[in-house]
Amino acid sequence: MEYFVDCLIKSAVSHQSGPNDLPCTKFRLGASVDLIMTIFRKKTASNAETVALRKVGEIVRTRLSNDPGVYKIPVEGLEIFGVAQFFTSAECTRLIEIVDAVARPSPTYKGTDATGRTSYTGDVDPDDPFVLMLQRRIDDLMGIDPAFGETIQGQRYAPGQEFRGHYDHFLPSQHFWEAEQRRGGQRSWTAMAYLNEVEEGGTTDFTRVDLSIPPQPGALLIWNNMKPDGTPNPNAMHAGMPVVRGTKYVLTKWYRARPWS
Ligand SMILES: O=C(O)CCC(=O)C(=O)O
Repeated sequence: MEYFVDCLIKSAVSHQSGPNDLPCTKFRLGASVDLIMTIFRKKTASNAETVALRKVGEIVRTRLSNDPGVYKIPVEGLEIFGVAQFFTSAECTRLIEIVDAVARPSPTYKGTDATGRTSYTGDVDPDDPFVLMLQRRIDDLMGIDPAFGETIQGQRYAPGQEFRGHYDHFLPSQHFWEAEQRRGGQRSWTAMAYLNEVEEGGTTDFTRVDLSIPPQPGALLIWNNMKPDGTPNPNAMHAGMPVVRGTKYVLTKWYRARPWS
């Protein structure tokens, strides 16, 4: 299913690649049951975190569902919304300039196991008043306390560049799980905006729910990485498909279960 947030045209597309699951932690046989339980306890979301994720899920779902400017994309098994022209073309142009000024090859670990991330990343200045204004607009739309949001991050993709299937949320098996627990914990919602038109390719594909979103300048996509019960949603797997012609720019903002630091 292909979705245009602007004009809400949908058509069938086929997905060539399957989901790209991340490896699980392997426990050494022979370790005592106590030790295994200790490791397991440490590496599982706490009940308080799950409750917080459930709550922020409800708050944002209710707010977006009652906003006439927000469109709920009708897919089973994933909460995902779109807002057409959330950013003006002047704002997109300025953001592209900001991203170009700071772009560097994307790190392989930026809160995800992004082994197939060949784009360029632009870590924007978190104190830039223009950036702060845009962030406030996203926070207001979502109804989330700004303290829970990471600073927005820009991405630039040249032809052939992509961000292979991944989750934005963290998995207990990942080596950075505990470090991220100390920096605000699990990611809840993602907000991602397309900043320009791409000649060919560069769709955002949610491979498990057969949803493909083509870049649409200024449009904002918002999805919940958790299920309504506050646990990770495997259907939130997504990929930035390779750009075929043109350059693609997006900005991404992630929210946490607790204030981010
Ligand atoms: O570029 C895209 O379409 C997806 C970007 C993405 O998945 C991310 O920044 O987490």
